[in-house]
Amino acid sequence: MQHRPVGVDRPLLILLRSFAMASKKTATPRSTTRSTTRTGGATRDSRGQGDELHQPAGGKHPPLTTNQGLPLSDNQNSLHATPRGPGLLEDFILREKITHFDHERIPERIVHARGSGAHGYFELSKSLARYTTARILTEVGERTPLFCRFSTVAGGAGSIDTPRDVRGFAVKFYTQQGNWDLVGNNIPVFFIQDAMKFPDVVHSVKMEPDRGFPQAASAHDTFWDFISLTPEAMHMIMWAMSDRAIPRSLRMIEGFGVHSFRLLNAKGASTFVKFHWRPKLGLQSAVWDEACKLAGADPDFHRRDLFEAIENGDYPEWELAVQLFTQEQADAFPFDHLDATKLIPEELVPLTVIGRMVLDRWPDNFFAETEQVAFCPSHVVPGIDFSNDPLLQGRLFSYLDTQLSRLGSPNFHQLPINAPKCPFANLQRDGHMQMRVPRGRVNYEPSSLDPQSPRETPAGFRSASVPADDGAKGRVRPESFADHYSQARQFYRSQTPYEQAHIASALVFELSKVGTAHVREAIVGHLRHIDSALARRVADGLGLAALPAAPPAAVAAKDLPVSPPLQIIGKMKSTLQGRCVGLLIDDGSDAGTVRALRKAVEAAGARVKIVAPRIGGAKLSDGKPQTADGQLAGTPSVVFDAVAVVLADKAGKRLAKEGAAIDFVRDAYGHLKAIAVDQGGQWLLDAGGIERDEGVVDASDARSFVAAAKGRLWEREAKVRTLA
Ligand code: HDD
Repeated sequence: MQHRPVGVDRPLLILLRSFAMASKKTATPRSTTRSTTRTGGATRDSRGQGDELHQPAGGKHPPLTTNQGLPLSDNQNSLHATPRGPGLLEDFILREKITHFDHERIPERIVHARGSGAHGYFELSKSLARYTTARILTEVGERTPLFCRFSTVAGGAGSIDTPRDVRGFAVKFYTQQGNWDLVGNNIPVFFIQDAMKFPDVVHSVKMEPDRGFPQAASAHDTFWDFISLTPEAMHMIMWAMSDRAIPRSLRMIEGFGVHSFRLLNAKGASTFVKFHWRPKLGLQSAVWDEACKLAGADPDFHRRDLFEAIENGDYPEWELAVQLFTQEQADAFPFDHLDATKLIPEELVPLTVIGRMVLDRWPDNFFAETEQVAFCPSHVVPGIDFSNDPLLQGRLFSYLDTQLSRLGSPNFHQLPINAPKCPFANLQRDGHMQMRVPRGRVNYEPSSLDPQSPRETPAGFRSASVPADDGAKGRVRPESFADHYSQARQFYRSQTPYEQAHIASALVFELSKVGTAHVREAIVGHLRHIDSALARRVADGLGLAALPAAPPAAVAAKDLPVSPPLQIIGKMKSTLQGRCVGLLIDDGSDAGTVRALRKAVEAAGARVKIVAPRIGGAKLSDGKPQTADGQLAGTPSVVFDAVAVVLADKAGKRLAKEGAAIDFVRDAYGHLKAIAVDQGGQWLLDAGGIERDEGVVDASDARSFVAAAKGRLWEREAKVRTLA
């Protein structure tokens, strides 16, 4: 927006005015026209010509008003004593606007600040009526509206989407019995066992307090120092160093409620439950180099991906599955299910799919919805209750407290995104930002004066009535929480060799950013308890002369059976559904090949985006123009799942001297993606030193390209990088 020039002199005003008139005739961009007209007017009554210019063709706009509803005649100029004189305190319109602007931000979340959300619904396919009275889990076919927010943990609200980090997976179900918040992560275990340690783990991973960096990264001294002194974190560390922490798309992550919860049936009998989200598109992760480059190419990669999928009607979907188990079963587990650093292998308690979540609507307003949504694990519905997991017990306090500070009022539940969609009523009153206007005299209970006042109901929430454990009060960690390494070993040993190499390499990468030698060594010491070969790989990668001593372990690691569902590769789907293929073209690209590739890719369920040296596109071999979706320099291959290069010979030769074009194929190759090239595209392969393999196919062979593009070419990896 242009401002009225200060001290503008008369000849210039005349010049600007005549420019405004001219630009009106020649349809100059609206903003220029508008402000020059106002400036040229240099009058306090700026209605008339300006208002016409404010109306886009065919628009009928409501009047612009203050927050009190006062219609405004001038939204361009503040009030001045004289045209060139001082501003006036009287200008309540300016003050209202600026004051509101000054208060536009609310405190960002301390963790999970960076997030993307969407509306959707949950549909139950299998009733759990035997176990629970929660209507959302008993009425097959019923759709419950919901809001889901994905997040990274460590970075601030404006940080990148693709750091190595845990992803938050929080769902607010607006059920007919009140809101149920399932506030989970994409990893089924957590770093710590007791909420007492949460501020410590978070402080350690956030940017270091003296220097203010690194942002959104765990690869620094304080995090690994804390971890090296917290052996209970080692299981979660295995997950965090796996490719689970660098998802390719939020549509392709799993979600976990982490803790054991309880389901309660009408008779009051309770069953333990763990909740799992499983993506319809299968799991898919980036490779580390790709995740790093994505951070530069598109810091909003995940948010944009989610937005575009929903805009295109390609609605992301997850299955909701449960693990149900009794107290007797839990007593027989070789671990304590109340310990959030442990998971229940699917082989021990299988998953039962009970419904699906579909995200089908992007929020209308990021702040009002994604930023103001307030999740609390304490938000449950009748028929769902908590377990004694000491991490969960701490969370039941923390989130309400955080919302009071972030949203500034005990009435945060009245914001549209947080308000239940079922009727709700109680005798709580007043407070900052009270939106409701309660009627009558009765704001207490019991009462006899108002037959309409809300009352307890037998269908209301009840806590499970279960006998307490024996034992004395105290600040203690149960003995049953003491085994820190067995499940870490089980996780590592359940991975494919590719995934094991990624875990080892991630550890080397992270620890190489740790300046303190004894911290690096201490971590390798812990790894010895998990897997001695892993410890050796990481020690070699760090260049340690000798293997550091392992710290004493409270409980020696046991060999648990491997569990393939813990893999990512095993859970990838061979599909192009929901993926995106980049097609690099330039003038003269063969129109038939472009058409055939597009057809084949779209038939396989993926989208095609055209990349060209100029955003205006290119003229294909048939003389027809083809517009581009991205300009080459700003649309590298990292943003695609596979790429095709269709170039006329001349264009191929020219682009073979262009860094962005060479990187386009070299990165796709390095990130283990399928590449299709024609003869012109071959110039880029040659310039990038790329040898053909089964993932590099002829552009004329669309079928082979689609087949190769359905997965990553793991066998190629040893050729392109040294892994630990
Ligand atoms: Fe937490 C946010 C998930 C442990 C305290 N947490 C937050 C969010 C997710 C999780 C997904 C973001 C919700 C959103 O999108 O707004 N947190 C977890 C999981 C945990 C966990 C899966 C362990 C199993 N958290 C945890 C503990 C505490 C907290 C132990 C404190 C005792 N978490 C918070 C918080 C946040 C939060 C500080 C920050 C913003 C917010 O709550 O609304 O209260």
